[in-house]
Amino acid sequence: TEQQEWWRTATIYQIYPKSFCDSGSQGTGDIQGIISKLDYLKTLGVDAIWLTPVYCSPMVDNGYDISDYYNINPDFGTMTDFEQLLAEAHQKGIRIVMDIVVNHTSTEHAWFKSALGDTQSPYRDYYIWKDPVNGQAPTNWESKFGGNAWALDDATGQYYLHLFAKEQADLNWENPKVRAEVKEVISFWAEKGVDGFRLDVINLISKQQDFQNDDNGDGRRFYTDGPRVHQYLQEISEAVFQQYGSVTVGEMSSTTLEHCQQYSSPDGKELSMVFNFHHLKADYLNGDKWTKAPFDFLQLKQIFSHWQQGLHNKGWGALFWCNHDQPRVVSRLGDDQQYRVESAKMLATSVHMMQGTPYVYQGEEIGMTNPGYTSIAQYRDVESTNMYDIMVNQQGVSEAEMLAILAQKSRDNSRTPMQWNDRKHAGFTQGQPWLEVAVNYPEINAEKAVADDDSVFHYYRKLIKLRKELAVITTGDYTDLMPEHPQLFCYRRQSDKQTLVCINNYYGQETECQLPETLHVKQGHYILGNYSDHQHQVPCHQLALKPYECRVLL
Ligand code: TEU
Repeated sequence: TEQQEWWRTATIYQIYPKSFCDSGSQGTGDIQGIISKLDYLKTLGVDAIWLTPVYCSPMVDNGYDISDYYNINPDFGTMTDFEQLLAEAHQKGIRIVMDIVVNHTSTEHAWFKSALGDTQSPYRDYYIWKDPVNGQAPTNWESKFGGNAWALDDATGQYYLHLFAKEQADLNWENPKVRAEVKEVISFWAEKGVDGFRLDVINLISKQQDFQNDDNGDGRRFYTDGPRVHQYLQEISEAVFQQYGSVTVGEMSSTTLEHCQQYSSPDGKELSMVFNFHHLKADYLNGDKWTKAPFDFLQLKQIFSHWQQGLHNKGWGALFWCNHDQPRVVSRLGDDQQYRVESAKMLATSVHMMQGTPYVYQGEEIGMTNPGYTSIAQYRDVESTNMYDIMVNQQGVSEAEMLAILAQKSRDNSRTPMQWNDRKHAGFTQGQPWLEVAVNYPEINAEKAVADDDSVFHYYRKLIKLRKELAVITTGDYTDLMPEHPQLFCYRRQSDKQTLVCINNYYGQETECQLPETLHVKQGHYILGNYSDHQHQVPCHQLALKPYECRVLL
């Protein structure tokens, strides 16, 4: 029903609690800090918060290594704090979406501690164990964080699978007990009143059971969108999501459109919507993240068309540039110096006018940038430090080269503390921040942005509001009007009643936009843009676009 589908016109705000707001002097953010900022989020106008993991965790991967699914990490607060957050958010009309990480658990989880070193443990079969092959790891699969994906259990001589860090052991979903535990965990939070779930790397849960070597790859084809993944999702959906009316977003690693049509089908049998990352690989050289490469603009547009058209009436996608795993988009695709404000607004416009549900990652709404770290000592992320070790110490990449790559690609680029004001540590903490604040905080901060009507913040407010006012944004189809244009991203959204045209100049040079003859641009058609002096007095087809200019015409 419509009631359950509030998320089709919603915008969701992502909070990375460790870096959001510290209510005290610990140097890491906490739940009380989040509560203190709910009014700020209300002003922004978002409908829901996606909270990245706050469960008990040794924090090897900042909470994506869960050691207890039923309790809150004391670094973030208590269950009472969490319940207060839920109640106060609901009072303000903001829903809460929790992150659920069930592809793997921390090796500090009680299940794994029992399983390790004991083939007779009732929990042994909760994980994936294999005998060595020729005295080596069972397969050549690679961990997403570098190195082989298997770690040895000395006491039993068997290996366990870890697609991520060795402290994140993959659960064995073939075991029905594991699936029952997962349902129980999710029901526990749904029962508390949580409105939905973001499911971490959920398309990796079903592994092909013959565990073969991958002679031309890293193993991902044996577990990505695996043989029983749809069955598993349907089971949980029926048992939990459909019972509680939860909104669900699956994080899909290296997935395909065909699978995503099924995951997010309007029949509601699996998930509400999906994240895919193909558009964020347009600056990977030959698919390799650990390179320094400019983005391929034509490819970026092709990817958007493929997904916008492919999901229309067949599924539902999340719209986003930023999250806690991606560098800041204004540094990545925009200009984080001279045209920071213009390019941040343009980039936001170009995804917010598409079909789907937009996600705004903390700090994106004020145009936060990459911090420009220059030393490996400044980084904390397990993936970044692993890759530094592998590439510099084992592969001989120069330190300078690796630091340049990290400055462009590291996940820590988006994890720097939220910049609240121009006071000490950007107002993030009274103590010493766990990760260095970007030095531009006196200029770029929330207090300043809220006080300035022309800021990126107020522009996001307009985008969020527009989505609720113009049905065509939610329902219209999508056509790229200039797929070959080297500088402009110009697409049309069309419904029975409305035509919307979104024009975006992705570069710092002016350019002409020649619209199709059928589109007469007149005064009154202009509804939003990032420059104030727009002139559409005379009906025309040709527009002059300024650096990073965007315009939305209706
Ligand atoms: O990320 C899954 C994932 O595959 C990534 O986006 C990953 O960070 C990237 O491949 C690294 O190059 C999710 C979480 O969002 C991430 O923070 C976790 O580290 C990961 O799962 C493991 O739980």
